[in-house]
Amino acid sequence: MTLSKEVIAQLAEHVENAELNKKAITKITDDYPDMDWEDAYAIQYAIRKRKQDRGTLIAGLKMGLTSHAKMKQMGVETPVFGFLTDYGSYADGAEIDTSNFIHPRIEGEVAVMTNKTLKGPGCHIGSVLAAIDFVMPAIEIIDSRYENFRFDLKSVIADNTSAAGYVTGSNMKRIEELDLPTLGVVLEKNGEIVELGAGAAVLGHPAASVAMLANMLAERGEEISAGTFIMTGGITAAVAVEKGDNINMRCQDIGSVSMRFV
Ligand code: 0L1
Ligand code: MG
Repeated sequence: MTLSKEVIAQLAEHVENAELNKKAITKITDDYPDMDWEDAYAIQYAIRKRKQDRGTLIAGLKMGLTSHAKMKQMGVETPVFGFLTDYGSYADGAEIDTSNFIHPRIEGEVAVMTNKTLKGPGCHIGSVLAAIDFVMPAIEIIDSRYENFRFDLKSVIADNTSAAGYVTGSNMKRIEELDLPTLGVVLEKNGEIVELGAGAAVLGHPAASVAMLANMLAERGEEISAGTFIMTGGITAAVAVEKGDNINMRCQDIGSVSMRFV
């Protein structure tokens, strides 16, 4: 850790204010080039605490930067994790107020709900498959608080991995009914196909992403409790959206999820 408690608190306030005021900031490593991974997650956790202290509920966890395409798109090399808030949750078919965001993008994903505790180190895909209660199609809304989505890995971790919202489909399937790596996803914007993908884009298997999450949390002495909702990571690249856009994602075997930005 290179930053003092005071600086962590100041940076948490600074980054969270960018979210709350919908005003982009420059990446924080410009001013703190020596900050390390621990500092970055400490800022993210301080933001999480600020929200919880104001009554926000943590609705789940997310993995980000889980595909090689996405890592290349963003010029970074490692997956990251963040948290999901109660106020970021939207139902299938929701009308979403675009003014809630700075420059939103969407990513096609699958989400899972666990029914057993997952604990690393050494958490593997087998433990995860045995702990997934059900799978749902979901779209993540990301909205980097940094100008033009220009950041490095430490800045984006501090910014809760750009998490801004998530829309869950109305269908769920048991894990044993699905083959997640070959599960196909078609993402449409205003009736046109803009992205295609398969579950294998997420670290080879979305369950591998959950195992990685358990192992990353273990480094902090944490675990994934039973009953945790997890966005496993982008199957598609991120697509920019604006007011007036209609989005629909068709997900093989688990139905669709849609939303309209108003
Ligand atoms: O969920 C994601 O993969 C996004 C991680 C953060 C990077 C970005 O803002 O695109
Ligand atoms: Mg995502």
